[in-house]
Amino acid sequence: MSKKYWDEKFETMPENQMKAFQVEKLKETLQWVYDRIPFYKRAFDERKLKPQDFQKLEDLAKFPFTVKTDLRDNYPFGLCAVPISEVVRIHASSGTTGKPITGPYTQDDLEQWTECMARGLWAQEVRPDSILQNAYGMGLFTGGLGFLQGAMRVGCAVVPSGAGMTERQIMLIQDFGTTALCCTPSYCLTIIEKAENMGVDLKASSLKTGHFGAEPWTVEMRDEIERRGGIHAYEHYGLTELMGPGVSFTCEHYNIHINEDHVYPEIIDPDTLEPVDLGQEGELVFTAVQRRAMPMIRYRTRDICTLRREKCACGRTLVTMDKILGRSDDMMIISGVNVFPSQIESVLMEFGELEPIYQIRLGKKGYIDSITVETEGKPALYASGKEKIAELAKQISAKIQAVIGIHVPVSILDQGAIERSIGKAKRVIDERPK
Ligand code: DLL
Repeated sequence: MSKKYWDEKFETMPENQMKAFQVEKLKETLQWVYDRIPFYKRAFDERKLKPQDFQKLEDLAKFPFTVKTDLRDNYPFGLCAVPISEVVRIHASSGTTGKPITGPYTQDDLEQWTECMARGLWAQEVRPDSILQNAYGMGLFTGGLGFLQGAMRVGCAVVPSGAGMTERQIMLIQDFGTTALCCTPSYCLTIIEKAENMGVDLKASSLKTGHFGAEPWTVEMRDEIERRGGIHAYEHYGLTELMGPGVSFTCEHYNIHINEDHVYPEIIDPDTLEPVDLGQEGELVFTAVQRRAMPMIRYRTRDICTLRREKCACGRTLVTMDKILGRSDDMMIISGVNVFPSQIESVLMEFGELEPIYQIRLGKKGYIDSITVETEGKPALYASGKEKIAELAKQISAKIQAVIGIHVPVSILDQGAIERSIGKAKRVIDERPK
């Protein structure tokens, strides 16, 4: 019988032991960054803090945050604690504006990352006899190589198909007998839609599991992928600054467990910057527990989330996080109401006539911000005539108003009008003059 956990010791460690482990490792990490990274020495000194002021987990709240601009200001290696001779890999985030965020790894960092990925994939039914098609972007993006390493550690057959060339992805699934598909959820939907158009029924294929992440997606979107793809849709979460994917993963009960022996999570109120309790929503902050090349201290992710410590039926004791509601950068303020794209996505997904594809267009009419939601229908909708389409658009708009409290016009565009995603879907198009 195959083992239940990849790393039983850490995955099922009692909370008090895990806390003791984190304290010991974090003491070392705080000393490590203080001694080796001038940015952290300065930041600690300014607050009259020494690494020794950290003796218990609550003490971490005294230490300063690290934010994205700190990484930009110290680009490319200003926050690196080791000489380049000890760095064996450098990843970078895509970064839509300006310079990217760098993610250097020592050999040991790479090893830790690989183990975190193997843990997640193992929890998600990947086994040595699996055939895993890795359709995350291969390259600077941490998705492709992160999944490759974890899957190789598990010992399954990896097909590094990379992102894009969707017809070929479908051919590989069919010809190779792929059992596990790794990509962004939006790209999975692109693959599903293309397969349907090609007359290929993925539900009848060898595909059993999906390992999705790198972008926010709602439970409703997950249900749609499971239904149309005939797979169990698992999730991974992570960011370049902390290691890439591998920060957390879902178990069979859809709970997202954080690898807290590697990343110590906190939730803060983004306005007061004070820590908030378990079960309360706020901004996710992570501290690297044992990385060595570029350990982040209290890194503000901008991801809005809730942490929970509830008994999970899978037996893992690792703390769980809710699905990410969205990035605070993506939060829109419309007529004074805070709205995340995921809230609009949840409403759209209730309408079976629609393809799970949408974008939110922000503009300005005079001094007033305007917003439109654009989506597409399934083929049957277009056959039902223009009036039906217009009627449906009104219904959706009314439902959005009922849920988020503001009027948002909805346009159902022609089939194929919205660009299909092969990586992270762009949900918000901001056309407001800067
Ligand atoms: O997206 C790492 C990754 C690759 C995660 C593959 C999972 C799978 P970055 O490009 O640095 O790294 O982007 C990190 O993506 O702060 C979140 O805003 C978002 N994100 C990542 N995973 C999820 C997820 C990778 N499961 C940023 N749900 C993060 C929601 C996610 N958002």
